[in-house]
Amino acid sequence: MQLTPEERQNSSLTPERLKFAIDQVRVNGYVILESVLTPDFVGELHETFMRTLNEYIRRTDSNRGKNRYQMHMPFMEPFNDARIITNTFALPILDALLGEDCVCHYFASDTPLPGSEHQNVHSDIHRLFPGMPISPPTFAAVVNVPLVDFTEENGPVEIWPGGTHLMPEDAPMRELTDVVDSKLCLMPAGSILVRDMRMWHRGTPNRSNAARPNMAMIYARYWLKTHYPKIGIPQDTYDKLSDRAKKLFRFEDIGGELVNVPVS
Ligand SMILES: O=C(O)CCC(=O)C(=O)O
Repeated sequence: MQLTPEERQNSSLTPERLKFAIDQVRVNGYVILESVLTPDFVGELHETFMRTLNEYIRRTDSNRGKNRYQMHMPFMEPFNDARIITNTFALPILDALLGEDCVCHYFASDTPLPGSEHQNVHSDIHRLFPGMPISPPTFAAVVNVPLVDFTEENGPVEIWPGGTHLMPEDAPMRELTDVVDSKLCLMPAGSILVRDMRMWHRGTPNRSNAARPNMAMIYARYWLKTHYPKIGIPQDTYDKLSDRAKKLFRFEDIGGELVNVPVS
């Protein structure tokens, strides 16, 4: 969805368009809000991110396939800016899907470097009711923020919308994804992709000559338990958050250490 000038002015979607965005996630598994963040802010995020990632790469092997890095982000500026963690366009969508008592329990990133390859198609979460033919409504959503334009060349995320988030029982992912239509998430830097965490997807090869960083956060029903390490949030950082952000991060490691702090 492209934001209208009025929506940019008000920093929010109109009620009808908010419902339309929510319905897209419910029915199609995802929605893209294009160019939400300003180029200045994206530039600041990108610069700090690349310093953080380059330092990380020096001490870590590829951990998501060849030339591809998952990296937890330090819970600090500019990454934890209100425009990211309590974004006024995305948060009402998440509230409607996950409840206003939802949490954010994953604060990380995915970056294919030049020379990366196709990942296996996967879902980011197990079924809630294994062995039972039940598709509950959305209980967790990944929020991606591309820090560069995603193009056909630089390894955009590929998704299988329209039903895979409903995780049909025993559906053969490998065979189905050969014949079911997929979509490359081509979007400008600073867009926001909200996708049901169950939706089938994969990283694709980066054939450009630059890294393709993608911030990745997970928002969920407050009761969801996952294996991710808690987000380290220093006490003074937590104390300065808005009430809403405090609520989102209330189950994380408050008083804990930052990870992957960039060197200046
Ligand atoms: O390329 C991306 O940003 C997504 C990668 C991904 O899905 C993963 O590493 O699990």
